[in-house]
Amino acid sequence: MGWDMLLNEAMEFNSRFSSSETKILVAGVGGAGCNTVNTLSALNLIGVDLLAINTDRISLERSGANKKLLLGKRFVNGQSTSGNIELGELIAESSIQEINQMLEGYDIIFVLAGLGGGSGGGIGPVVAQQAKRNKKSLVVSIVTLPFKAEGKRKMDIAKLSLEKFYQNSNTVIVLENDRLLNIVPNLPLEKAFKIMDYLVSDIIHNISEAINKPSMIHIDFADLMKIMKNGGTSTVMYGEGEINSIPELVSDTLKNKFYNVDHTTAEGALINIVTGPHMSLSMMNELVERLTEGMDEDSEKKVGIRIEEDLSTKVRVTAIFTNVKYLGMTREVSLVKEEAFSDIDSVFP
Ligand SMILES: Nc1nc2c(ncn2[C@@H]2O[C@H](COP(=O)(O)OP(=O)(O)OP(=O)(O)O)[C@@H](O)[C@H]2O)c(=O)[nH]1
Ligand SMILES: [Mg+2]
Repeated sequence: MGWDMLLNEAMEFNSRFSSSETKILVAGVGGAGCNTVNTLSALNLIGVDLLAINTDRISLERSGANKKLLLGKRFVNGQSTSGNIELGELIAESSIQEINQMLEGYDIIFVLAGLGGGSGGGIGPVVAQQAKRNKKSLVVSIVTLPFKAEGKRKMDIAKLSLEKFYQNSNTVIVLENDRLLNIVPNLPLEKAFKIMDYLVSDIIHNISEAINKPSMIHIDFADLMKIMKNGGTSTVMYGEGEINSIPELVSDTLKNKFYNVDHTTAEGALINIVTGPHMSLSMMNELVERLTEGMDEDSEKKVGIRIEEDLSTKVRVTAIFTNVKYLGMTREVSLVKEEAFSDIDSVFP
């Protein structure tokens, strides 16, 4: 005999109290940011508005976002900035009012950009800055660093932009594209970008559902604020496995890091678990304990669980670690990059 009836009733009871929706805006800026927003648009997330911002008219026309903002018409006439972050910044500064109008009334604003370009890298930090003017909203920027194979210039531009994102966001989640070379080597570039788009979408999907959908373990806006208000340098790790093999799942997840950090130095961890209906509380406990082993006792830990019946005994975990110590750029992958991305010149001439 189980507790099915009691649990069902408890869930329904809970849902009556979680009706006050947290309003979330995802602002994708530049080509990469807008592509991630397109990926998100297919998920139809509750309480999430999607905004695409770009100087590139064609990219916006293709976008599935419900809000769009074309900037810099008189500077670049609907084209890209060709990697000019100063121009991106100038364009944003000259459109402050239009940007602000788009940002009104949200509790959480995610700013997404692929660093290395002039639109995402130049306009993105200004969007974050304007979003942060409203002290009540939480500004989480999620940015990718370019593949080293894209060239030193792009990486230099990316580092400048990253600094500006830090200055203007509560938390910056950094994902290094080169890390994909460890996890899925020899993948064509476009597919690699798609994986990054999905990973970023997954972070937002998990957070928005943990907040706005009644679920077994719920994260509220105050919890999120606590972890991310001063989240500094953060990153994410992703793993998948079986509920009966938690140790393997955890060791895989900790290997799949997207930024070279020591996660045990993190001051906060936001762990999102998506699984079928069979995971027990003790399994969940083991998963969280193992993932956060070595972290300070005083660190903040929050867990959200979403049940997807189809997953059965499979588990997917996305762990965001905040205020982590950065250990330096990835080195070990630079040796294989040339081979894996032999088609790179055709994409980045
Ligand atoms: N995740 C993801 N990253 C991408 C994609 N396209 C490009 N990137 C990465 O994002 C970086 C910036 O490229 P874009 O987003 O195209 O540049 P932009 O922000 O539009 O800036 P400009 O085109 O220079 O005005 C690149 O160096 C790539 O590393 C994509 O579709 N998805
Ligand atoms: Mg562009």
